[in-house]
Amino acid sequence: MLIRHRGDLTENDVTPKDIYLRRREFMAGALGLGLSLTAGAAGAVPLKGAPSPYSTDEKKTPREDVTTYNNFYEFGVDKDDPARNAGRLSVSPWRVKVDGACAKPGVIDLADFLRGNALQERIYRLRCVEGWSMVIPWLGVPLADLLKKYEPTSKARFVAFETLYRPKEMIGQQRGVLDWPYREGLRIDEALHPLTIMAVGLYGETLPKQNGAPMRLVVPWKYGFKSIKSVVRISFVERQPRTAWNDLAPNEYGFYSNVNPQVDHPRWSQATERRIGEFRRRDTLMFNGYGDQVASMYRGLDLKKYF
Ligand SMILES: Nc1nc2c(c(=O)[nH]1)N[C@H]1C(S)=C(S)[C@@H](COP(=O)(O)O)O[C@H]1N2
Ligand SMILES: [Mo]
Repeated sequence: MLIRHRGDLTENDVTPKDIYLRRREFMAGALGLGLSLTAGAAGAVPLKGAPSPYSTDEKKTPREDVTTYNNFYEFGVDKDDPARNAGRLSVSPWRVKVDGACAKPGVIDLADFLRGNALQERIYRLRCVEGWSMVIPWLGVPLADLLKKYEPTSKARFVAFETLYRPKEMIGQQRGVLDWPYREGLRIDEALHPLTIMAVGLYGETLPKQNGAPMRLVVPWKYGFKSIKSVVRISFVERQPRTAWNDLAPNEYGFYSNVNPQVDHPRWSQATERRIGEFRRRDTLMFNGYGDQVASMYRGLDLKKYF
């Protein structure tokens, strides 16, 4: 095994824990304790976001858990695989193609995007379809603000999203666990809903790679798999788009995937959940607790059929 000097460390060698510790060094340095921080050495850049009335005031899940207990199958199927394997992903430069039924198709350059948009901090619950949940302080912009610039036409009834396909860096893609690239989709009203955000950071910094750097969707009233990571393409489409999990097991994962304690997964109940860091299970709330804001979009829809 190769032993390297501290100075030889590359970005890929720096784990989320290092980032965390370096932030503490920085704070200690600011207090005059003489410790240093090489800004950006870990690839994390501080980001500020204005507080949002859409945030929950529940206790946040510790950063350590948010960044080490992940689902990101492009880097492996175990919860600790993404934090271990995502380091080799190169996220700069990063461009997102926006196409389909819109008057002004174009390309989002991430650096321009970060310069040109005021970020908000949104503290949201995230409920995974597997039965666990977290509370995460995201930094991002309403997806509606981003999409409107491309002037979707009346044919844009849905929005389709795609994750990067780069098997050399995303080693999980070397196996056919899913039909890569990972795909997701929303109805246009869901995409434009004020709760839906495109996130570029969490806990006051750019997104760790295991959380979907540099840009990922967050749709807090739906199961976590709708919140697609490392997005490279956004398409306005007329028909309901294919989605990765629905393709794989349509009887288990529907297109809507609204959090619903009354509609069980065929292999387990969805009535309760375990908040990461807690012992006792909690009752799962309809629409993950966001029903006041989103239920009206589904009036008249049979949620057992359109799960
Ligand atoms: N591209 C891609 N996006 C993805 C996934 C994935 O495997 N690949 N996993 C999903 C699932 S199942 C969940 S629960 C959330 C987890 O987000 P987090 O790791 O930031 O908490 O990401 C979602 N987005
Ligand atoms: Mo999930």
